[in-house]
Amino acid sequence: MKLVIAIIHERDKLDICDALTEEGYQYTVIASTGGFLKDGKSTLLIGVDESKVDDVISTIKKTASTREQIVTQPPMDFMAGMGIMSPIKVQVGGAVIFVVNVEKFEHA
Ligand code: 2BA
Repeated sequence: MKLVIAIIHERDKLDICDALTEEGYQYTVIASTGGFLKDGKSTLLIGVDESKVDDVISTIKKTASTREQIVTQPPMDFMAGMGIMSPIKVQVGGAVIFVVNVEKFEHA
């Protein structure tokens, strides 16, 4: 068994969750915050058989849209020491996905 950990943008949550539910996957949603932009993210924990991992990833990719965002007030810790406050362009949306081995799974 594998655990797919997907970090997605809050705005994509409903669409991705609907798509996963339609495909019959079980998952848990954890409210999260991006470390850089400090905006709303959701972290999905999806436990699946190894043979389903690629399908889960393609379901997420189909639904998670990527877009660019101008950050006019970058987080202070990022800008510390740089002496400038110019807007920067970052890519948001899409999904950051980790796949890890599950040593043991029990549904007690
Ligand atoms: P954030 O940390 O809020 O980052 C949002 C987006 O800002 C990133 O998108 C990236 O395009 C940009 N960004 C992040 N750090 C940057 C920096 N130091 N300089 C310039 N631009 C920067 P993604 O790479 O798609 O990441 C989306 C979210 O996924 C991240 O939100 C974070 O919550 C998570 N994430 C990404 N890589 C991760 C990792 N290696 N481990 C854990 N979480 C990760």
